[in-house]
Amino acid sequence: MKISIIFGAIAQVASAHYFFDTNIINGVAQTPGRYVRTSTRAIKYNPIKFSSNPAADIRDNSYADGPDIRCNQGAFASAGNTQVLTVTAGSEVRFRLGVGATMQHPGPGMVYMSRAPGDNVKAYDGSGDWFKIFQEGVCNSSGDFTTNAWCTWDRDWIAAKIPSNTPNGEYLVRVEHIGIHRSHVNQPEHFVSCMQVKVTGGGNGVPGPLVKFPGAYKSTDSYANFSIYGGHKPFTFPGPAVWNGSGTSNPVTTTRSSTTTTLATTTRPSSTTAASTGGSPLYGQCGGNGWTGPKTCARGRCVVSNAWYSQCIP
Ligand SMILES: *[C@@H]1O[C@H](CO)[C@@H](O)[C@H](O)[C@H]1NC(C)=O
Ligand SMILES: *[C@@H]1O[C@H](CO)[C@@H](O)[C@H](O)[C@H]1NC(C)=O
Ligand SMILES: *[C@@H]1O[C@H](CO)[C@@H](O)[C@H](O)[C@H]1NC(C)=O
Ligand SMILES: [Cu+2]
Repeated sequence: MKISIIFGAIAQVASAHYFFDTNIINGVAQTPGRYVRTSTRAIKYNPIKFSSNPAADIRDNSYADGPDIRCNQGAFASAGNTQVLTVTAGSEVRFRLGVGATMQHPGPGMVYMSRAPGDNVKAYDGSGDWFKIFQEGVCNSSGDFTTNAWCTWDRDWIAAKIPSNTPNGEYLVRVEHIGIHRSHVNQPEHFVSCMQVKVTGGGNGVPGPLVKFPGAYKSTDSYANFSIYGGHKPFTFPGPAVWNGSGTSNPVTTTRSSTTTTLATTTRPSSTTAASTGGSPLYGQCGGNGWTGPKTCARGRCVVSNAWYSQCIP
């Protein structure tokens, strides 16, 4: 779908940037850097952008198509001094932003995991295989698509449950928020950090689809060429599908395919009416572990995508 843009109407969405430097355990924010690796960026809150972006827009020489997209610039240097958080499979990990910032950029939140070779996460640089355990896009179909329609808008945390079938071992858990307010000029902004965890009480699942960082994202992906202006429209998450927790993984050949989940639909009068009758709108979420919203669909039927996500499909 071709979206025409009235350039005069475009304003840079809130300029405040942010970085995840800690996590919350049972409601208590930990000391920054305790379980989350610390980056060595000159300016910690700077985003990571594609190397194809104009040089003046690249920050601290970090690239979304380079190794800094794993856990942020220089983060591996702090691995040995970062503690390993023991997490029971099925329970939550919750990242938090530093210095009181909130995510005032529109865009998706995602969480990935990668098992450390030899289950020694303090020695792992994140160059292995990653799988996605969580993603969230639009939560409020009547919200402003340039701001508060997005689940993460103005929040200071992103949380995900470690799938209960995750094999025991040591992992990097990677949080990511992507600001897509400049994706219409091919300049998405990536904010990433990694936590070091040891999973216990897990299962014998085979996580997948698997991807590498760099490699999982390309500047030609649709999320990087997307306009938040002109109202609600479907958004395709970058990276692989969320692991469904099962014992079978997708063949390697499918790992590049994007999740085509669409969380937002065009605003129209009927969706307002539909929302007031209770169910989720077309393409809205209607179930999944941890979901506290509507369990029915105002339009379409509720189809299970995975343990964490069900969606209203026509
Ligand atoms: C959704 O967005 C509308 C419009 O901005 C707002 O009035 C409403 O409070 C929002 N709902 C939630 C649950 O945030
Ligand atoms: C963005 O998408 C349009 C088509 O919608 C295409 O013509 C253009 O080449 C794309 N730009 C990039 C950088 O991929
Ligand atoms: C989980 O994903 C695998 C691989 O895509 C698929 O074969 C399996 O049927 C899925 N299981 C469930 C419960 O959805
Ligand atoms: Cu920005």
